[in-house]
Amino acid sequence: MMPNPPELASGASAEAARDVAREAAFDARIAAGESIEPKDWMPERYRKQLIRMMSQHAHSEVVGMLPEGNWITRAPSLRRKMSLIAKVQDEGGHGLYIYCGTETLGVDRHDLVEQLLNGTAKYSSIFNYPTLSWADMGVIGWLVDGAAIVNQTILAKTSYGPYARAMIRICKEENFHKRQGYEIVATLAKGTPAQRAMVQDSVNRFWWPSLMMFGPSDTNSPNSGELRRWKVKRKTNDELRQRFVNLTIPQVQAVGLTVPDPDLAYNATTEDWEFGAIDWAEFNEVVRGNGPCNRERIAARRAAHDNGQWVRAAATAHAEKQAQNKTEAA
Ligand code: BYC
Repeated sequence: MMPNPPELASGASAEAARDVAREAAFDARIAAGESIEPKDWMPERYRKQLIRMMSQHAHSEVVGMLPEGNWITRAPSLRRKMSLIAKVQDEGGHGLYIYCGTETLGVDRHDLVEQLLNGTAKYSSIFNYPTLSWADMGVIGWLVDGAAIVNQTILAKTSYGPYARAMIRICKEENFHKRQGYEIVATLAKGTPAQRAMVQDSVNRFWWPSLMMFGPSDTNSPNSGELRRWKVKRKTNDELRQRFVNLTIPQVQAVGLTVPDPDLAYNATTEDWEFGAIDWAEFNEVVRGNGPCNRERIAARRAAHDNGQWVRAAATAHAEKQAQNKTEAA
C-alpha cells in the first residue's frame, strides 16, 4: 500500500483531533443535561442509535393500529366505537410525529418505511399477538398503553430535543388511551360471569407480552450502555419493567382480576412486586419474526402501502403543480 502523502496524513489527524474535541464538548453538554437539537454536532453513533430507536418506535405506532383497528366494526356501542376510532387515529398521528422527528436526523421517511416493509426494521413485539375478543381492546389500552406511558414518560426527558418533545404530546394522548382501556376492563370485570371470564382470559394472554415490551433484561441489552451514557435512555429496561409492575398490580387488584404469575409476591423491604421468570425464548422468537401474527402484520402494512400508492402519487403531483404555479407567479 502507498503511504499517505504527508499533507493528507496531517489533514486527517487534524480532523481526528477536531472530532475528539467535538466529542468532548458533546459529552459535556450531555453531562450538563442540555438538549441536543438537529443542527448541533453529534457523534455519528449517537445519530445512528437515535435513528434506529426512533424509527422502530414510529413503526410500532403504525403497526400498533392493526390489532385494534380490527375491532372497530365490532365495538359494542357507538361510544366505544368512537373512542376506539379516536385511539387508533391517535396512534397513526404518533407514528407521524416520530417519523418527522427521525427525519430531523437526516434520513428519509420513505427509506424507513421501506425497512419496515422489507422486514429489516424491528417494531414492538407486542403487536404480533392476536386480538381475539372485545376484552382485548380494554386490556391493550390498559396494559400496552400503560407500559408505553411508563417507558415514554421517561423518554420525554431524553437528550434529543425533537424526540423528547414528541413524547410529551404522545404521553398526554396515551393517558386517554389507558383510561378508556381501564374503563372497558372495569366494566367487564363487574359484568356477567362470561364477561369476567373474557377479560381474565385477555389479561392472561397479554400480561407477559406487556412485560416483554420493555426489552431484554439489563444483562442482555446490547444498546443500553451507550444509550444511557448519552442520556437517550434514562432508566434501564428492568427498572422500567419493575415500575410498570408496581403501578399495575394494585390496578389489577382493584378490579378483582389476577395476573398469570404464581411467583408474584410483594417484597415489603424493597416495596416491589417481584415477578416470575419471563420467557425470553418466546420474546426472541417474536422479535425474529416468528410470533403468532408477524407475517399477517407485515402483509397488512404492505397491502396498505400498495393501496395508498395513488394517494401519494396525487399528493406529489399536486405539490409539484403548486410549486410550478408559485415559480410562474414570481
Ligand atoms: N420488541 O439493546 P436493547 C406503543 C430489540 S409503541 C421488538 O435493550 P434498546 C404503542 C431492540 O430494538 C411501543 N424488539 O434495545 C403503540 C434491539 O434490537 P436492534 C414501542 C425489541 O433500544 C400503539 C434488541 O432487541 N415503544 O407504545 O436499548 C398502541 C436489543 O434490545 C423489543 C418504543 O419503541 C421489543 N419489545 O431498548 C399502543 C419506545 N425490545 O435494534 C402502544 C422507544 C427490544 O439492536 N424504544 N427489542 O436490532 C425504547 O425505549 C427502546 O428501544 C426499547 C429497547 C426499550 C424498546
